[in-house]
Amino acid sequence: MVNVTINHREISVPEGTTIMEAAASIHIQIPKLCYLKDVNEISACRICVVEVEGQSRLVTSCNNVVEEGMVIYTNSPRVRRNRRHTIEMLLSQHNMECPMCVRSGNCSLQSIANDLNVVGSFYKQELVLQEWDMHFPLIREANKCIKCMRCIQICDKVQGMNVWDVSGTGSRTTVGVSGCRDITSADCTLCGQCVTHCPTGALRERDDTTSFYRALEREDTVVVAQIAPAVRAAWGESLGLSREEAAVGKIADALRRMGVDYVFDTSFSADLTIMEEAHEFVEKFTKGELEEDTMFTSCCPGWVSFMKTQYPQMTGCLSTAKSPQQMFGAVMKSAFAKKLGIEPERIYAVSIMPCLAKKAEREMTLFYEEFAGHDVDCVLTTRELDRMLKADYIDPHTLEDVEFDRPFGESSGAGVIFGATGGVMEAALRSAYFMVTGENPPADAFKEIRGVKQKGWTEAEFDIAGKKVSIAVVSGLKNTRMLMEAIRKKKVHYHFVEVMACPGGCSGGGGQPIHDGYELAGERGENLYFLDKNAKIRFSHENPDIRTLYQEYMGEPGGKRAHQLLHTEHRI
Ligand code: HC1
Ligand code: SF4
Repeated sequence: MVNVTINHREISVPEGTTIMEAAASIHIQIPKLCYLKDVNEISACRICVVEVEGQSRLVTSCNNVVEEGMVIYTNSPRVRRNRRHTIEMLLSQHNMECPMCVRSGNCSLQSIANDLNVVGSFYKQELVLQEWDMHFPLIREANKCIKCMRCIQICDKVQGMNVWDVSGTGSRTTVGVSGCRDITSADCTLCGQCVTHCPTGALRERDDTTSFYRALEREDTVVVAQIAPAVRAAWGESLGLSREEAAVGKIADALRRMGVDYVFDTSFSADLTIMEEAHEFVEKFTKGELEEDTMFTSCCPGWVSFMKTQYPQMTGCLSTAKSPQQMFGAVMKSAFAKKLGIEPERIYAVSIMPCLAKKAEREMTLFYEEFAGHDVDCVLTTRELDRMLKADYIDPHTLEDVEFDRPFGESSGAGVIFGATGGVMEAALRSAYFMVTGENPPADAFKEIRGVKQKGWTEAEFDIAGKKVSIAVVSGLKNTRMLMEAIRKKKVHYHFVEVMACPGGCSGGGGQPIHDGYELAGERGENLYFLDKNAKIRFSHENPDIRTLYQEYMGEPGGKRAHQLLHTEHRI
């Protein structure tokens, strides 16, 4: 143990503890902008400086460890002056259009400037300008960047994509796309992890709310909305609702109050995806096609994009099943349009997703009979949903937990756990087991594959009708690359692999509410497993609305119509 004094209080902490951690252990908070544990500990922002007796220079507390006998001050006059000076310097290069920024009220620069009582800057404004393609789903505004380097580190160390790098020199130093590339040719997967780890509004999603509002205005348009599994675990966080209060039915109520005609649950089409994907898996597995090869899940568009750019030769190993988002849109513009007796063109399908990559996935074309449009017309993130609620002055505490619309309103717990890492695999195995044996396994038979793993992947082997099925589950793209290399080099072999681009799966998606410095994917995922545990239906194949859809419209899983509407060759 090491004995130190912080702000006149003597404490003992384990060797190797940073000054910031030592202070936090006695509830002394030190402000920080760039620090992210294990990811960015480079003291770039210098907001976390403290004074150490006997040292002439202030030291950064995030990456300096305590030493025996250290006497530390976290709020001495020198520290105060220095921090204010640093903030004023940062503001001198910062676009100050705070009222028009998506991160206003959720920006670490704004809150620290406020905390430090910085009411004006004496430095001349000098803004960096950078061209950006505003049609791309990920937007970067250089003049809001504080050069904390978090985006560079997250994209490199956690996602292994190396999209960002430092660019420019001197006071014009900023962050840009590496290798002087354009963002559209940088292989960005749109996982959005750089966005959720940005402390300011320098990175954000493209705002698509205007398209949605316009659709609501058109009298001949029927607006149908779907809500993704992981949205229910996070949407209430920035609206002051507890996990228990933030029931998914309240989102349905909010969307109806905005003017949406029909509201459905993407978990319904997650059940539909399972019917198609599990059927595809069972067919390939029983024909012996997976003795050498592997089948990969295909519902995460960040992962599909990664596969296409990094391992194009393996794209054929992806399941051909469309994602639940796309399947839902396809059902809306076929079976539902028919039920309503209207042309598919009159339907405007909007999705509420925890994801930026879904904004790109929706560009997939639906070719069906005469109709050639899109399955989905607009994708809004959980954050955009929350902003729309605020814009309409809908008090979240007045929302009611209402039912989804019929006839596609029912979903199983298996469809809900899609939003957590391992959930798609678990749901698929529950139904694959039934398709092979004719009996349900215990609902929790495959639960050992649950949970967020920081490094590497999870593997397991299950017995289905006397045959061993080996599977792997991975989230985060750096982990994914390790797994893909092991598969490519034949060091491992799995019959079936689930991949989610974001650490923890969609629960930790790039479109979810941002809590600077906190990773909530695990907690949100547990919430989804809790909902599954308490669901009245736990198997996708037992969803009565799915059964009716097959009986009345879709035919058989893997059949002709299902293929035309619910599968893709992953061309775009
Ligand atoms: Fe996901 Fe999926 S689970 S990809 O993470 O397969 O975004 O939630 O909607 O489509 O269902 C996201 C979540 C989501 C799809 C489903
Ligand atoms: Fe990297 Fe993901 Fe950000 Fe793209 S969205 S730059 S892949 S972290």
